[in-house]
Amino acid sequence: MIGHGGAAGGDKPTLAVVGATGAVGTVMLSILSERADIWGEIRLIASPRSAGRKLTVRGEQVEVVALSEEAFEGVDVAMFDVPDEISARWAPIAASKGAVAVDNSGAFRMDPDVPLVVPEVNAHAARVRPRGIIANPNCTTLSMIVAMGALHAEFGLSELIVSSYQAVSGAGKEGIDALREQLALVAGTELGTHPGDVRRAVGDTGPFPAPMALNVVPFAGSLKEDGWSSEELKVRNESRKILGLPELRVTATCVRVPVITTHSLAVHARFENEVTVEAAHEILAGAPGVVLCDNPAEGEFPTPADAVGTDPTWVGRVRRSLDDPRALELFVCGDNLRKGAALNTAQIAEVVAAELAGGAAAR
Ligand code: 2RA
Repeated sequence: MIGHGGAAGGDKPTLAVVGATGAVGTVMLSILSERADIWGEIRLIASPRSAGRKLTVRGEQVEVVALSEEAFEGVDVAMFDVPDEISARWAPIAASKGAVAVDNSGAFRMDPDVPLVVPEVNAHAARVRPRGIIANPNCTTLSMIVAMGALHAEFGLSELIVSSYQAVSGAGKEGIDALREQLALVAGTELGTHPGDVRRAVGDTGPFPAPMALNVVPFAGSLKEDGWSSEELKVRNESRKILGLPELRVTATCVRVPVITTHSLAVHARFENEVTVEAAHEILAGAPGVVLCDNPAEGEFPTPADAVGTDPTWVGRVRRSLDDPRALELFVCGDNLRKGAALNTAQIAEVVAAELAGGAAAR
C-alpha cells in the first residue's frame, strides 16, 4: 500500500509531520527539503493553536493543519516530534488509520512490540512492528550509537562507560533561551571566581537545576531510582535494545554543558576481543554515517562548535586503554537535533517508504 492519499504526489507516499512547528519539527522541515524527494504530499500537523500557519518545506509554503483523526486520512508514514503524552495518544491513532508511525518521543522506545531503530545499525528491525509504530532513540544514545554499532560489528562490544556533555537545545527552545540570556548576563564581567557569584548574577536558571553559563551541570533529565537520571537510564536501555545486547554492561553519567547544539560523549568501550587503534580507525573511517577526525598532533578532533549543523557522528581521540588491550577510549560528537532527532526519524521514514514501495507487509 503506497501513495494512498497524496493527490499532490501521484504514486509517491504521503508523509505527515506531527509537531511541525516545534524545535525538532523545524529542523525536520529543512532536512526534508535537503534530502532526496521521495515523498508525494507532505502534510504538516500541529496543535490547533498553530493551525493555519504557513511553513516552508521543499521550497513551498504549506498550511499547517490541526491534529485530529481526519488529519491522518491517506497518510502512509506519520512522523511524531511531540511530547511523550501527545505521541502516546496519537501515534496509535495514526497507526489505526493505516499509517506507519515513526515516533521521536520516549513513549514507545522500550515497548517490546515497538522496534527502536537506527538505520545504520539495525534497519532490519523496522520491518517488525506489531503496533505499526517505530521508535526513534533519545538524542544522547543516538549521538554515539552509529560509531558503537560499527565497532561492535567487528570486535563484539561487552561494556560501555559513557560520560556525556549535552547541549542545552536538548531541553528545547527554553533551554537555548536560558543559556543565551545567562551568557548575556555574565559577558564582560569577572564572574566565576567566587562560590555562588554566577548563580546570583543569573537568578532564574530556567529548565536547568543550576546556571549553565560558565558552568557544567552533572544532571540531565529527571531523577529516577537510586540516584540515576532518566537520561542515564535511556543510554543504557536504548543501547542494549538497538545493538540487540540485552545483557550489555552500560554505565552513563550525563552532564549538561554550555553548548547550544551538539551532544558530545567520552566513551570507554570494552570488547570481547583485543583491539588496536589502527583497526578501529579503519572501521570508523569506512562506517556509513561516521566521520573519523583524529589527528591530535594537528589539533584535529571533533568539537561541538565544528560538528553542529552536520549529519554524521564525528569520532576522534581514539586510544587503546592503557590497562586493558580490549578497550578503547573515544570522543564522539553528534548534532542532537539532526542525527540525534530529526535526521534519524527521516531516515527511518525513508526505510519504511522503500519497504512500502517494494510491496512488503507492513506489520
Ligand atoms: C536532552 N536527551 O538532551 C535530551 C533530549 N531528548 O535533554
